[in-house]
Order: sequence, then C-alpha cells, then structure tokens
Amino acid sequence: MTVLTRRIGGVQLDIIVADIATLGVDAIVNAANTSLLGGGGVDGAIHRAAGPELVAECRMLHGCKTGDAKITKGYRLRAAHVIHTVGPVWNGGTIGEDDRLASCYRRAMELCGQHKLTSVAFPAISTGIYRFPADRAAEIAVRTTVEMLPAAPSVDRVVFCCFSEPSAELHAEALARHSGPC
Ligand code: AR6
Repeated sequence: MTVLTRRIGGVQLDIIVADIATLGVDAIVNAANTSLLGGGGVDGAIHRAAGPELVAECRMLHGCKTGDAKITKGYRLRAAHVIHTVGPVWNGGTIGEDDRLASCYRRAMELCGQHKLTSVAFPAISTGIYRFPADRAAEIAVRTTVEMLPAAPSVDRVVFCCFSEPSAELHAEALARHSGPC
C-alpha cells in the first residue's frame, strides 16, 4: 500500500506499507546486527526469503560495525542486492544514537552510488528490537536519505518500506517536511 509519493529532482520517493522481502527493487536494506549472520525482525524475513546462500556470503564479510553497511547479492529475493547495515540500540539518546542511525542511511546511499544502483528500499532501521523511537528515527531516515541523493546520482527511486500504517504516517510527515510544497 502506497501512503505518499513525492519527487525531488529526478528521484521518486515512496512511503509504502509492505514486507520489504517481497520488493522488486535493485537493493533492499537489511536492519542487521554486527554479526551479519541473521536474527529476528526484518533480518529474519530477508534471510528466510533469500535462502541459505545469503548467510553463506555474509559469513565471508566478517561482520559489520554499527553505523556501517555492506552489500551482498539478493539470491532468491526479487531484489538483486541486499545492503546490510547495523543500526544503534536505543539507550536514551545520550550515546550518539542519532548520528549512528544517520550513518546507516548515509553508508547505504554511498553503496548505491558506488554500485550504480537505480532503486533502493529501506526498512525503519532500529525501530523494532533496537527500540529507537519511531518518530525520531523517521525524521533521521528521510532527512539523511534526501541529503544523500546527490551522492547517489544513479538512484531514481527510494522506497521507505514501513511495516505498519503509524510508521508510514511518521515517514510521510517527515517526507512532506523535507520535500517542500507539491
Ligand atoms: N518488512 C519491512 N519492515 C519490517 C519487516 C519486514 N518484513 N519486519 C519487521 N519490520 P527490527 P532493529 C520492521 O526489529 O530494530 C534483528 O534480530 C519493524 O516493524 O527488524 O534494527 C537483527 O538481527 C521495525 O519497524 O530491526 C538485530 O539483532 C523495523 O522493521 C536487530 O533485530 C526494524 O525492526 C535489529 O533491530
């Protein structure tokens, strides 16, 4: 279900409610943990849909630091690639959680630029098991991604793939703030 679509320059930005593991985009972003070896939430859904070849490639990456991102193939997913990033665990906002969350979106967009990807879908990183406040995370997600569009000129579509309507509403409000008048 599409909640909002906006254009910024030549880029279409969509807020949708969906299972990210079903999307046919160039890359889906995974909210992983530092091991990159799978887990619950969106990480579990992506690994289940991609099949065991995904964890086999992830094993060769030797983990990922919080705020960083690494790219693999998508295997049995419709998406050709998975960009694995590790969001911060929320700890009251006092230990740099905002910057680390922004870094996830920044690094993912940098990888899109480096690999000349045309479309990318993000889940609401850190807002599930890692307990980052959903409104604060949506603002950081949209603001950082919009700021990074010039660094990934190959990208012509960005999807914020939310898992609930309240989450999508928060992203829609943030996108309206950052995309100016229609
Ligand atoms: N499609 C889109 N969004 C989803 C899906 C899905 N299939 N499933 C959940 N979400 P979470 P985190 C939403 O917990 O907070 C894992 O165990 C969910 O509603 O998946 O970054 C990792 O291995 C929420 O809004 O990720 C780590 O250990 C958002 O995705 C840890 O969880 C993120 O929720 C990472 O925690």
